[in-house]
Amino acid sequence: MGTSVNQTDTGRHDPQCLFCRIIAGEIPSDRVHEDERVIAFADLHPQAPVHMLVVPREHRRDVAELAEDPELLAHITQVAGRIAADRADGDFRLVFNTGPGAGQTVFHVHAHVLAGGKLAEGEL
Ligand code: DGP
Repeated sequence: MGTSVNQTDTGRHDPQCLFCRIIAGEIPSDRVHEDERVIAFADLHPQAPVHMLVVPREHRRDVAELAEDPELLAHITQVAGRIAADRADGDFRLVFNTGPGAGQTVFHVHAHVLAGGKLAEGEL
């Protein structure tokens, strides 16, 4: 038996995952916040004047998995609020696309923080 660990199975880090690679610094991003549990960076395709992604460092697939850690989920909402207060007027929309049918394309959970002006209702 080898000693290697399949990190995907631990649910903490997936070397194939785009956001794990951004967190590891292998892919550049425009970071606006980082702490022990999450990082936040600008979305590549902004859909509002302020459009940031708040991403837990641990690899979790979606918000349903994230709900197993309510403190982390609460922390993400607090970071989102701080971003909206620092970079806009404090109002913001928080979106977790969950599953392909809902538009999730990166399967490392992330909160879209949209702020900075009157946001249109509708799809993200
Ligand atoms: P979703 O469709 O909800 O899974 O959102 C994924 C978001 O990730 C999408 O709005 C675009 C963004 N995105 C994809 N690739 C990159 C990247 O390499 N860098 C950054 N900063 N954002 C990315």
